[in-house]
Amino acid sequence: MSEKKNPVSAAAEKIAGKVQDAVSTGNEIPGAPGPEPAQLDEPTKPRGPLPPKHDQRGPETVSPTGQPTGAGQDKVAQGGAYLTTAQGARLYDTDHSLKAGPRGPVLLQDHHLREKITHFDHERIPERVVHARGAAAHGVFRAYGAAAGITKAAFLAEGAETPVFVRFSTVLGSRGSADTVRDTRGFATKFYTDEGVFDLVGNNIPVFFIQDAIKFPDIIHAGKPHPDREIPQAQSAHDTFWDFVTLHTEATHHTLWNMSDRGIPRSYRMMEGFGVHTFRLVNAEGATTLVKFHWKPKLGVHSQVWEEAQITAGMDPDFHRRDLADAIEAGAFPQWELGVQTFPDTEDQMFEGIDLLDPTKIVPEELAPVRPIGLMTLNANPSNYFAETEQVAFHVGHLVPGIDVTNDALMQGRLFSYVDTQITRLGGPNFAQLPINRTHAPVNDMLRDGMHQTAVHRGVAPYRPNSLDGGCPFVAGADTGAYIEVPVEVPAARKVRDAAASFDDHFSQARLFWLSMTPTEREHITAAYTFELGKCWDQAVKERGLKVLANIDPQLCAHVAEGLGLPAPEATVPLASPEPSPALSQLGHTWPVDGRIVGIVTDGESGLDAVQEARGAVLDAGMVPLVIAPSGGKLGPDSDPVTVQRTFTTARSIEFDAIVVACAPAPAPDAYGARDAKTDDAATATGVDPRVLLLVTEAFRHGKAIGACGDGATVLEKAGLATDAPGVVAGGAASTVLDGITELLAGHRAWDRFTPAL
Ligand code: HDE
Repeated sequence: MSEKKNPVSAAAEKIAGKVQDAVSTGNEIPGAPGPEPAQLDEPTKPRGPLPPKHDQRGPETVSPTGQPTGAGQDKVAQGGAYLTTAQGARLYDTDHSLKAGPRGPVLLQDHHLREKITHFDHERIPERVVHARGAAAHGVFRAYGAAAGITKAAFLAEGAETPVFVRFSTVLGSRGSADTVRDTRGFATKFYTDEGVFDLVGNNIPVFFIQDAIKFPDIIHAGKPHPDREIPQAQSAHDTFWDFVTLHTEATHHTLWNMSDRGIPRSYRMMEGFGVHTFRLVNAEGATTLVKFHWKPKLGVHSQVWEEAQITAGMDPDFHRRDLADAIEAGAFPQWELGVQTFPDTEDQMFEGIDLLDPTKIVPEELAPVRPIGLMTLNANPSNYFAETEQVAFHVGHLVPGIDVTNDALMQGRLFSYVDTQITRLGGPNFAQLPINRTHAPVNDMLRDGMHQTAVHRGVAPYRPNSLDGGCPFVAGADTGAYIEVPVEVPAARKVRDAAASFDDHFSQARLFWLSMTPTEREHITAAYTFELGKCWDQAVKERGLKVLANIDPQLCAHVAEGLGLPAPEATVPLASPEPSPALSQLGHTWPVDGRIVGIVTDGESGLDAVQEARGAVLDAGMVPLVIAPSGGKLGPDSDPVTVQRTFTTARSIEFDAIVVACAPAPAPDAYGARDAKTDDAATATGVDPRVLLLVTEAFRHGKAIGACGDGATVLEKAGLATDAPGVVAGGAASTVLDGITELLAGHRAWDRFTPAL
């Protein structure tokens, strides 16, 4: 339809097409539970399992030893039209136990009852000790070839396409915790390369709390709920976390990132990813380069605001999981560019005075630019959460020729931890044979037996040397694709429990991060520290927190101290004067708006033309329109109906990136306190439904774009919002309003609505 003023990516048209398709097939609300609409009465005619939903895919069907089976994905799913036992015997009843008469005791011989209940009793496995809460997707990685000169890894050669599976996660919470808590996010990618699996197990924050793996249990025990009451869940705002990070000051830099907007992402699709450690790449000639890996999201890096994140945790604890799945379902495939910062592999492993083996340090992009080396597109949702997202097992030691590790003591400990943890979590040493973990490269190992062995190995000599199996398997050499560790020199040294002196600087890069933030971002950081330390019970912990802040920045310290009602201490170290790194700020650019959610408010009667027009404009921009009305159903004429996707009762502002009010809805019949506590008498007296007023005031507080057409401006007026406030587009035709909204969404939020004091 109309010309776009903002940059909408080329993908948007494709997405718009897919969303339009969904709309025309009646699938207008994202998140359809089944591949086809259910019928009202219980079906009675036997038929085979339904096909998978269009957006879903399972792991590729390779054998436990990495060989293509040629079997379609349906061949590893349920088959046949009739219910069977696990052995395939058909059943005639699964609703009643076998009893001695209809009122008699249950018989021990009921094998179906016992199989069903026993299996159910064992359905759960231990959740991950960290990163328990996650969501994942399948995709493809296409290499640009830009890294071909520095690594021989075949999947990084120009044009190589590699299937991937990516799992995003929070760190601290249990498997059922909320998505939008303040935390670091995991960003783990499994590349199924022809040379074996490569796992890049990273985070959305480029530094870590600790410099040595031996401290990992300490930081995690401190961050997890208190061991006596097991509260709080998935939070860092509590005494043990702050007790530890204020005593163990090497955590200062990472903690500051957590307190920044990076700790509360808007979407997994809008996060950067970082390998954190320095890796060593080696090319075909044996030359080495040190690198840091970065994932750059095409949609930019965006966050919620804290109040929004908290409301979301209650209204939709699955917010990030749903967002990822809905976007992929709608065809808004998220994309990231993989990039590397490269450094000469010098003996001291330093770059511009920064210790490359210290994972609490970054190298600013202004000093070492990120060179893009490939593009990842996530294009399918998993077809079974447990089989794929829960059972996927990442490991920092899953490496391919051309990529090697460094002496980073944090990385070294991880090389031990990841296999070890899977043995408990996945019940034995054969977790690599689970379908999602199977490599796509042929496996010829000498590992045998163990719990849940699913390969059927042949031969009699799983040992070397042997002659009985003809000497097989043979070892490879560099020319036949062997993974050969780079023979780096290990300098003669004494055995010590110690770290390099350069690891003692805990504050200069935290200060670098603070100085690189815009005033708006600094306000958010200040509020986060004030909230988190304010939730601590122990006075000493709060005071110690302020001492740490004084070593980052006096202004930050003073504002947090004011909020806590405590005096601001002086710095105990000289404050560094680093050059700010603008690349660290999230704000100030424009990005594609693919898959953004726009809520369109109507009273269900007036302004339906505007609703239709607004919907069309949202779809044209590659975004998702959700119509919000007093009650569910269809609006308008039968020939061209509008489906209501949210009602005043079910809608809450956190779900929408922007809201367009197409008219001024009068209080609906259910707008009274006894029915819906979101209503109140004073708001009802304005003549506008109180839920709509709440919707726009919350959206306003959270910096969201708000549009009004027709008499929608009345809603803003009754809500006490200025129609000329930044980020508000009031008046004009719906399509014009939507042009304004789309432009605003390209910048994510109307931050200029609020004046920062910092
Ligand atoms: Fe992990 N980490 N980690 N970690 N980590 C695990 O492995 C560990 C660290 C990260 O979606 C565990 O399979 C140690 C840094 C992600 O399945 C466990 C240390 C970074 C995930 C483990 C670290 C990460 C994990 C738990 C200190 C960013 C989720 C379950 C040396 C670069 C992967 C599992 C998924 C998971 C150990 C530090 C990222 C226990 C000992 C630094 C994204 O093995």
